[in-house]
Parts: sequence; structure tokens; C-alpha cells
Amino acid sequence: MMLGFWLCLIPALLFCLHGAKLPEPEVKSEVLYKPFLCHRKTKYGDMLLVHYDGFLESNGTMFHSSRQEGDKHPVWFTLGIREVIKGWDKGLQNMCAGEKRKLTIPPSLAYGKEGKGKIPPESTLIFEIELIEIRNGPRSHESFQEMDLNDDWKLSKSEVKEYLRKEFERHGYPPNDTHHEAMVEDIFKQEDDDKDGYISAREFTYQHDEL
Ligand SMILES: [Ca+2]
Ligand SMILES: [Ca+2]
Repeated sequence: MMLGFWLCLIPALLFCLHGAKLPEPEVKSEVLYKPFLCHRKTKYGDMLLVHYDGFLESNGTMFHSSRQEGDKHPVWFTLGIREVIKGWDKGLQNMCAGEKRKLTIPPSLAYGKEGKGKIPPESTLIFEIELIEIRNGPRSHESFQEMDLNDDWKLSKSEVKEYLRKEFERHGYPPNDTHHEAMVEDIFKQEDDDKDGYISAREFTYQHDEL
């Protein structure tokens, strides 16, 4: 009897879950080329260097190619922080350097109702993207570990200050104590969500916008 009860309940539960909101539009992702060796895969917060060609799905027109236009250099961006369209943030995860993907991106994850430049409103876009290089982004766990000098999984104000000092030095700026202290206060105001005086690993890598 109990089993019957649960079986009846399951479709109702599924209905509740799915009925609550419309399904999220998806990015269709096809792998065009996968390298034999893959040392690491992309994740949110990584910096990616890519070459890409973008086409309108409606008529196949190419609207941009990083190889043919501008300075013809590949472009850097950070994955998962909305620096690029949502469709890229979603469609370029778990990717190896050297890999090529074809993404089909619905308008809601691209330029939507407005369109942009050569892209008409409500356009589904097709991108062929080659990932050339992956680097640890400023929000990566690797960066966090580098800053967390005493390995207690939280950043104190002095650890953040030390990091700023080193970064300034590395970029050839003279260290400036008062300036660094003001920067640290600013950083903590924004990043220390629970106001305990430390930036935890979670606070550090947390994305404020849900993807
Ligand atoms: Ca620490
Ligand atoms: Ca905190």
C-alpha cells in the first residue's frame, strides 16, 4: 500500500517541479574537434583565449569572425561572469585547450529582443569556437590558495593587503600603504558578505548572478 502511495505521488511531484517555471532555454553544443591530450578543462572563473566565427542561424550569414576582422587576434574573456553572452558562459564549460565547438544559442541566451549591430532581434546564433588557451582567472581556487598564506581557507585583511602589495610590485608600481588599506576596506565591503572580517573561499568564488 505504501508503495502505491509513493508511486502516485511521484508524477504529482514532478509536475510541481516542472510546472513551477518554464524550462530554461538550452545551448546546443557539438564538439567539432577534441584534442587527444587534455590537461585541464574550463570552469567558471577561468580566463579563456578563443577564436570564433559567428553566424545567423536564419540565413547562415557570418556576422563576425575574430580571424578575419579587427586586429585578427583571438580574444580573452572570463568564463561565467557575464562578460560575454549567457550562451557562451553556458556552452564553453568543461572544454579542453585546442578543442573546437559549435554552439547553437537561442536569442534569450544571446542578444534577445533587441539584437545588436548586424544581429537582428530574436536571432538564434551559431558560433564555431576554438579554445586556444586557458588561464586561472582572478576568481579561481588557485588564486584563492595563492592569497591564503596560512591555509585556513579564509582571507584576512592582512593577506589581501599583502597580495595587493605583491601585485603592485609585479606590475611595476611603487607600494602605497594608505592606498592599499583603502582598497582592502573597499574589497571587504563588497566581498565579505557575512561581515565576519574574513573573505571565505565561498565568498571569494561566489557568483552573484545565477547562470
Ligand atoms: Ca588565511
Ligand atoms: Ca566572511
